[in-house]
Amino acid sequence: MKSTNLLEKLIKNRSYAFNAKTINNKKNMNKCVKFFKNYGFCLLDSVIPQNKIDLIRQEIINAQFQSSLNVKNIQKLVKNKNIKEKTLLNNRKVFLRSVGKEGSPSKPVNDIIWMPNFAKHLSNSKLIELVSNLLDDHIRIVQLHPKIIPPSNTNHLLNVEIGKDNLGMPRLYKGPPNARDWHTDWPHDPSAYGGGNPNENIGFIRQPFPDVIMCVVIIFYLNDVDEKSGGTWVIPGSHKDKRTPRGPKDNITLTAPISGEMQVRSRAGSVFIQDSRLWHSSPLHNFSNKDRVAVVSRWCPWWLSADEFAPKSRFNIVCRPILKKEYRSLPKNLKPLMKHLCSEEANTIQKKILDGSKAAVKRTRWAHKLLKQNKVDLKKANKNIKINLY
Ligand SMILES: O=C(O)CCC(=O)C(=O)O
Ligand SMILES: [Fe+2]
Repeated sequence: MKSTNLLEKLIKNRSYAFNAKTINNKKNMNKCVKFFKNYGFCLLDSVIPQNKIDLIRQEIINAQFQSSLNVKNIQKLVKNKNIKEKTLLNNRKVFLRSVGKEGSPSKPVNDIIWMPNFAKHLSNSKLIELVSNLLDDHIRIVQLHPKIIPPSNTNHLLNVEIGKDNLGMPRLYKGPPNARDWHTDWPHDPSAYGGGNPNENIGFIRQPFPDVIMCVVIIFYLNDVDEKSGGTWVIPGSHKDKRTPRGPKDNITLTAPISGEMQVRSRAGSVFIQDSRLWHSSPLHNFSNKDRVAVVSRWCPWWLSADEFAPKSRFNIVCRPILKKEYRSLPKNLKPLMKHLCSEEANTIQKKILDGSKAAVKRTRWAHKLLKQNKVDLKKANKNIKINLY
């Protein structure tokens, strides 16, 4: 089928959407994984039940308020360059948490503490199973924050610069309704949150990108989204392309529409799941009369270095920390995904990996034992093992 027809079908049938309630069936789960690997994204419907939406939507709006207020208050305090970390950590008016690394500044607390109702759905077992299938057996949530897009009004339609975003990136002009902001996400984001600043740059994967899923971006929508009300823009299949819209040598105009683009459509309570390599854009305009309320989260396998660098960054949103008591009050399913955020908890590799390693040790010992007992025909034993050269 021609790719324009395929795209039309995708849009019309919402064939990117799967249901959280039915992917407990292995066949449906495999279909969803296959779709994601081919297209670079999918949608999981009905993760948050309709009767919980209003409550959680309000919780996220409040969390956004608390979180920005906290950051503003911390910014005021640290204007005093001589202030000591200990004094900051003891200040009861702000929520600062140690990252547990000598010499690194404390950071604003992880936004999860302001989202207890949302947390129950962030830890949806089917969602976790799907992401584990995509990434690895031990996964971590390395970023989490609310994202609210207010309705566009006449001001937004003008070319108004809206300042710097909280990642230190210059915010683009919103531009006219058909403007875009194409990018791939960290670790495939060459801006690396810090550009040329060694104290803020968290690293990025060199191009051409290897064909490995390294980070899954999950956006929870707390209201219905479509072409009018802030559905995320995507270019299906672009995760397989070796270029990236922010790539200095890729010759892509990241603010302009690109053929093959489409906007996600979904009901409140659905979850958009995306490979970090997929070319996508925030909806710069929200033409409805309601805020688009969402939570953005980034999930990685245990082996991806998420917060090793940017040694002086206090305000980036990478691995924002939590205290032991905050960690302990998380829902059971969420604890393993957030343990790394709590420096007071010793983190260990998780059971599935331990089981795999145990089996590998057993197999190795068995092989050595047979060798010692002279029970292996070294000439014939691996006759069936073939490595193809291409
Ligand atoms: O707001 C959206 O729909 C997309 C957000 C996004 O691209 C991001 O946070 O990296
Ligand atoms: Fe993004």
